[in-house]
Amino acid sequence: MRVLFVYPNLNTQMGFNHGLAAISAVLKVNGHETRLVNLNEKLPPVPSTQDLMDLIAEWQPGMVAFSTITQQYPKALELAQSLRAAQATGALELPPLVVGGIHPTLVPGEVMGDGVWDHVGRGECEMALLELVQRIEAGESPDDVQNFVSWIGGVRPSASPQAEQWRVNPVGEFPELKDLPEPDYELFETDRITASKGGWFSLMSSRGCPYRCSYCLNHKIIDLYREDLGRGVGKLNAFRFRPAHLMMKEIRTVLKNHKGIETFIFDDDLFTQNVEHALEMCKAYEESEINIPFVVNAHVKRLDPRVAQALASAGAKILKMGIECGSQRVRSKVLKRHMTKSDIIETVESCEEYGLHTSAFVMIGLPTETRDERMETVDILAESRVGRFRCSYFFPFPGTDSWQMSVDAGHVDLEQLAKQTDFTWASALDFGEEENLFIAKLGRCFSWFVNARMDHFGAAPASARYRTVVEEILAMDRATWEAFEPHVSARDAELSAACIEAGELHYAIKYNDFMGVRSDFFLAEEEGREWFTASARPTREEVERVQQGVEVRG
Ligand code: B12
Ligand code: SF4
Repeated sequence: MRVLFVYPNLNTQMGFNHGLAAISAVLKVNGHETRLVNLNEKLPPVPSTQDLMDLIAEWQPGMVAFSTITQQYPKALELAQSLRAAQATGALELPPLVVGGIHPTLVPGEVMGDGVWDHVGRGECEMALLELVQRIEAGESPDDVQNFVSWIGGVRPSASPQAEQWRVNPVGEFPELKDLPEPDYELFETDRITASKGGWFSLMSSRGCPYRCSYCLNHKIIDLYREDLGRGVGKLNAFRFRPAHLMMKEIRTVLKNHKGIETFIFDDDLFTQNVEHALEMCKAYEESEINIPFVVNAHVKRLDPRVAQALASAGAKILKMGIECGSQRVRSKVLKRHMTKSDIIETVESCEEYGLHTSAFVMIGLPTETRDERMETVDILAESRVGRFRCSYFFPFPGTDSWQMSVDAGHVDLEQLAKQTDFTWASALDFGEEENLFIAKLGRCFSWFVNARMDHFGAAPASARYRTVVEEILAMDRATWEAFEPHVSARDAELSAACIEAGELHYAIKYNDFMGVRSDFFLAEEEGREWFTASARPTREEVERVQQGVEVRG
């Protein structure tokens, strides 16, 4: 069968969709054909609805299958509704419309209730979609395929769909990664994507995560599989790895087929969590003489020194970690992210000892978070002097525990949220006008706030410069701020240039509008020098002296 995938990836980061690459590979090795309509502004021209209809009419797929995370769902729905409207007038013959991915997995009933889809996939669907394709091709009943929510008897109601009309089929086992074929990266315009990501190429060597952070999909995935398979979490095989030799084979295929790859990024939830797998991967990578720097994700609770050492030796460039919030209360009670301030500081220190540049994710505007707690997030970065950080406005994904917390705390205006299409530039939660304005300023000028606080934890002459500008923006009313906001990047460049001239360590906005990068790192990169970190951080004794007021910085 011909399967046409649609990936409505607008107003968000660009990249592959690993889910589609995996599913497409399974379909292809089983004799099916696949194509992709990928909607992203960075891959112009963006196909229009008419282009999609023309392709369906011309290529005549046996299925049109959408993949969406939450932010992409409204566009997927809009496209599907247009296809149904054209079908209703007789202008277009449509095969079954299927949707899967994170959003349908989290809220399958809501998605089915939209009434446009024939089948809604939950969880990991490599084998399930293959079975659905085979059933449809063989003319067999497709309403009881594992993982899918499907209309009973295959009949989609013309109006007001009700839950009694669909069947929720339990999910099947998680696929073993060693049994899956190499991902079909050729489904995408891989070279264009790589070029527009500055030579970064994303890989995955594992799936799953043992933690249960309230804002992430993992706890919901575990609950879903535990309920459907009727087994405890330890027997679900949720946290899986692709053997290192298969990963190296995959990397060689990628390098053979594509030019311009300068950095590999392992997008595994937590590359370093399983020590054995991480060590095997590093060893194989080093022995394969791939010689391309790579980037991984780690949890600050778990970075075994052997893994840090092996990563450094194999050529890891950046180690990314979720710090998320500086407040212990918010981390443990709201985010369910159980780690202490010392875990964070020690992991950053340990990485830098091994020469690994650290990158932290933080979020602001969390449910029930106070202004003081937001400032604790600024402080943990100012104190740890992490290599770089990415600040995001928190977004509560429907179906997660943090969604319910946000609703219970009265921060969610459902009408407003339904209209929001861009989650990068504004918070989706409502904390009242005064705090909303503060959050907007903090998020956009995060590195200025961090720079301004650095001298509370050790020598940092740049702090005085940034304190002035932070005071300036804090005094702005909404209209003045909105007029100033488009000039933030230019002002940041001026401030950074002055610091560089004066030889002052600081963070500057680099690579994207919400990333603060430490100057010793980006200067070394710009000058093509080896980067060395030891001098960037105050010693613990120095932090203690400054904290006790023995030394006054300014
Ligand atoms: C890798 C990754 C990225 C990468 C690549 C993203 C990509 N599109 O592939 C990068 C770094 C670019 C990225 C960016 C972002 N990400 Co991200 N990312 C992930 C991560 C860690 C892994 C995703 C993955 O590849 N999994 C492995 C594949 C095999 O699984 P899968 O994609 O789920 O696909 C399976 C099923 O969903 C299903 N399926 C998928 N498509 C289809 C289609 C059909 C028809 C069917 C039947 C089934 C089906 O079958 C697939 C195979 O098993 C997840 C967390 C996670 N553990 O899933 C977050 C996650 C997807 N990201 C998330 C977010 C929020 C983002 C950003 C918005 C962050 C930001 N503020 O910028 C951006 C958006 C970028 C984008 N356009 O997707 C959220 C999404 C939450 C939600 N409810 O929507 C997640 C779930 C993390 C979280 N917070 O819980 N991300
Ligand atoms: S550690 Fe990361 S991947 Fe794991 S549950 Fe928490 S947020 Fe999700």
